[in-house]
Amino acid sequence: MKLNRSSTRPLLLVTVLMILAAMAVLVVSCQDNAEQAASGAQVAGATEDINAIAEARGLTPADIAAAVKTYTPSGKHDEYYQFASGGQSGQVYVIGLPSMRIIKQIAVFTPEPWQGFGYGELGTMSVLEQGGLTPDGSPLTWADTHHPALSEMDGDYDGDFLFINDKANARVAVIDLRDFDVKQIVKNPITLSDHGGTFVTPDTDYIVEGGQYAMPLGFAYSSIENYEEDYRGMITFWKFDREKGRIDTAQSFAIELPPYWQDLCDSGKLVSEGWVFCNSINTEMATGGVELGNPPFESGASQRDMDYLHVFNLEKAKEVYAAGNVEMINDFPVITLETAIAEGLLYFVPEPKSPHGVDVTPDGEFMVVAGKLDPHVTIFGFDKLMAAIEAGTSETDAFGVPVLDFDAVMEAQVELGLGPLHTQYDDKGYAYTSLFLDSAVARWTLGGAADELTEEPAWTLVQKTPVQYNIGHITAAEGDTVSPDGQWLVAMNKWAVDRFLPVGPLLPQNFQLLDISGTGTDMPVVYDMPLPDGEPHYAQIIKADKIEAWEVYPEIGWDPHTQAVNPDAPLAGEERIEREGNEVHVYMTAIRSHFTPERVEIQQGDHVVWHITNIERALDATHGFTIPNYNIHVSIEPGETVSFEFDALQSGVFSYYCTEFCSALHLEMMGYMMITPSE
Ligand code: CUK
Ligand code: CUA
Repeated sequence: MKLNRSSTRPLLLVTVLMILAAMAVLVVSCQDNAEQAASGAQVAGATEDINAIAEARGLTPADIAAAVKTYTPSGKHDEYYQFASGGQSGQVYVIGLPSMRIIKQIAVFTPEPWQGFGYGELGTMSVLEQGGLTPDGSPLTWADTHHPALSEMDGDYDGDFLFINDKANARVAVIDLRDFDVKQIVKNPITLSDHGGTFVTPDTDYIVEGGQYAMPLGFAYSSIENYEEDYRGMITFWKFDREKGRIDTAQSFAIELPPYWQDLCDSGKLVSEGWVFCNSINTEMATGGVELGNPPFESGASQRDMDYLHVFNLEKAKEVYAAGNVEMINDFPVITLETAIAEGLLYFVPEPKSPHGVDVTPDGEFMVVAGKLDPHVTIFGFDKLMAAIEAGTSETDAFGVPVLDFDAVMEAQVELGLGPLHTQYDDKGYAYTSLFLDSAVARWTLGGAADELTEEPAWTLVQKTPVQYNIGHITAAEGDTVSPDGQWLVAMNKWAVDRFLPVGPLLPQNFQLLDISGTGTDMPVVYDMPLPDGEPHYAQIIKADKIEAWEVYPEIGWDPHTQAVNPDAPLAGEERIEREGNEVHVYMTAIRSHFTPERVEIQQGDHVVWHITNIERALDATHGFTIPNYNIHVSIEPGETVSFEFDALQSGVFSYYCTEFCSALHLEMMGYMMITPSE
């Protein structure tokens, strides 16, 4: 049955017509302009001949179409937000689509001076400190961010929260999308590296954090000779408290896993809701030691034809956790591997070969696994999986985990090309898979209910669009939800090579925008965007109207770290300096163009606690504040109160000032802190 056989054709036609119409408008308008110019009524910059410009710049009709599709005039907003991991920068990028303009960087795991994140402001310092300390007691200040995940309701992005993992230190951060500000970092209490995170369950009850490199759980030491006995993998289910906007660590738990390297995960949805899927590599349990004559990791971990897709019954795991059937490791509840097997909440399915992504289809019926060293994607059917679990199996892995029969669970394999990594979906029944070695995006047809939406036969490769170069993830508009939008797909390329002006040996990443609104082979690259920061890995794209960001903080005296008014917030007319022994409290307000008070006198050796409220209500009337030599810098957005503290160790005269060019008299927005010497 091909219910929607003809629906995509008119869409294509409409798109082509729209582009032609847009080009016609350009031509007409330049004729008008020529007439205006001839009549002397010149409008600056609008008189040029579009065709002449295109010719002079060597632009093809396809280039002009791409420009028309993506160009977003000054003042017009984009249709989508893309939230991209900032990779080794430890931050998140916010990018508008289709213009590909960077709108914001959100400081997450790494100090960021403009936002005053990690430069003295107490709220941000405590977020960093929650995120774990180095052995010498200072906060961790870098992260290897991989996978951002938007919060969901009924399997659709709801625009409320964003989560992201840090692979390097096994951490998860929570960002509130009312103010695009990080609120919480949790550090995994039992392991040191994660990769299968963050992924949310369809109502964001849980945030999934799967581990990566096996180690003794709980940070104990054990010789690598004891790898199989003492090293373990894990998956952690962080309970999310939507009301508080925080992970509830007291309601969270982990499951102990064999010492394979668990890789990417995804949550089931609709029919498969309540299940979670993670793939794995190194089921060989290679332990390296090339210097001792052992096979190096990359070959030792690639011996077997099959690794194991991990299938978790999360509903059952929740019951086991609630019944207290756990072991505490570092005060954190862990369902042991033995219990997981006995309670039937963990199954393995063989998956070929050094798999990378596992991506559940929008209808929840299939799990698509891409094998890095296999030219196919392998599609497993959820129905078949349930039937195989029901039927039972006598096969187990070396640790006693039941292994289901590959042929019984496999639905289809589609040959796509070299190095398949990650899969996304659209509204037309297509799947898209990145091909790392081919440097291409493959479009292919899904089976099942989605089969009815495309004209092509199910499970068939339709198109491969080359990208430049070495693609990792792809992300499609609303592409991880139960109802993807189609329209746009971003190829997140790890190598830019020759795409941009040379900048020395360290090159930017390259995001390429693909227009996937067409069908069949119509899937052009329409924009290249260099990202001058860490390797982003993954991103998610959400319809812009789903995000309800505050314009200014709701009330004056707002503390973004509690999302409530700070009872100690200095207010207009109540500015003061209070002393108690050698502790000094400064209550300051900021408004264009002055701080009150403008003179602060303290004594060397005082402990100073300083609060500033920005009492502005005007959109974008942000002030910054710095004290030289004390490494303090804060950003105070309209309505916000910030606090910081320091010991006045150095005497002298310190000019504090506003660091945002907020008004004509911004340079005058300053004051003197005078620290009298202690003798
Ligand atoms: S991984 Cu980087 S390309 Cu961390 Cu999601 Cu696949
Ligand atoms: Cu306030 Cu410049």
